Amino acid sequence: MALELVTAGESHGPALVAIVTGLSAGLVLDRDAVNADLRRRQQGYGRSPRQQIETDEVDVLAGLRHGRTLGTPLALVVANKDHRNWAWGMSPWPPEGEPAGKGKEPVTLPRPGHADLAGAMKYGLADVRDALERASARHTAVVVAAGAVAKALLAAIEIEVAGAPHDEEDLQRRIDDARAERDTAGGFVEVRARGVPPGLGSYATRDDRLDARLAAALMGIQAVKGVEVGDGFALAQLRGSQAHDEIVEGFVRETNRAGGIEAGVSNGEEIVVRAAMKPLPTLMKPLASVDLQTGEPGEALVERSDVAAVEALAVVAEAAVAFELARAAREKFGGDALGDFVGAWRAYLERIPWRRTR
Ligand code: EPS
Repeated sequence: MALELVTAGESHGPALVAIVTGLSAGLVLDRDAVNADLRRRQQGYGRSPRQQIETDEVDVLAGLRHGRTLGTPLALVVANKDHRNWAWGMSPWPPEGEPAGKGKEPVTLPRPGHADLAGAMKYGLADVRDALERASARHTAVVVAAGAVAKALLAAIEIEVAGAPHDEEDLQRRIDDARAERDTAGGFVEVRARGVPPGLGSYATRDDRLDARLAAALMGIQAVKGVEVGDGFALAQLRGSQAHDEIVEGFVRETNRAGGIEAGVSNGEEIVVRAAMKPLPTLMKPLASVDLQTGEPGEALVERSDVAAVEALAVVAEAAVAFELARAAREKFGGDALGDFVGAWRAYLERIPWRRTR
């Protein structure tokens, strides 16, 4: 069975939910490790005061017994503590009593760059909140929880995945400047995966290609507008003799411009992918908008938001890449039971002339 992730949850609803299917049975999960990743995601420069309300922790409702996966769907939950302030406004059922707390008034001034306008038109919404709550990057908490599970599976076959902001020495200054001007900032993140053997993904069909899958996983994260694999865009301006990674004795490479993927297949070098994040669309000094109800010009919705979330994106991107690599590894090595998965990986390493170098 394929490793798959389905999520649900609104930013100020009761909770975020993830269901992971296709996990091998017998994988030991460490609650502290999952919670540590959730904490990492909440940190970082430029986050909103919302992070002082939330202290994200994972709960497991199904698929785990005494800390070991059962090979059945794993149900993960991260509660939204802030929901108590939105109990009327975000009540899943028709709310009882007088309107109280946050979210009482409909939002009708869509923010440029957010899901507001497209969502209102697509789904026929009178209150933009019905779109923005799901589109919110709050959702990424549960992606990180699922990613932590994927990292545990990858660790069994000695693959490590790590994300970090990229080329952002001036990130704090850019965030400070943006905040001072009641504006927002974006940036770049990079994810590296070590120990990935050759042969994950395939050139056989578009959907098999590991680079396409990683790009889709990264573009699936809120605010990501660009992705590159290895030297990516820079390769377009090089000659072939400068762009490719020569094969030397031992079937290894001395350079890694391809970012560990050739023809949609991992080649045994470190996998390197980068994502570009746009500045967040909720500005304290709002951009022009038009009221959906009246058609009159106005200013876009202003609500509590982050100034930047680049460091958080690094953690989320790490989780998304880990999940996709785990999916590709399960396809390659099978393994209803964890021992079968690891056994198939070992047998494969015996067959191929790859020796891990990076
Ligand atoms: C978000 C807006 C802010 C962020 C939120 C994403 O939420 P609020 O409006 O409640 O302050 O803090 O991110 C998180 C809560 C989180 O955990 O990452 C948005 O509009 O996308």
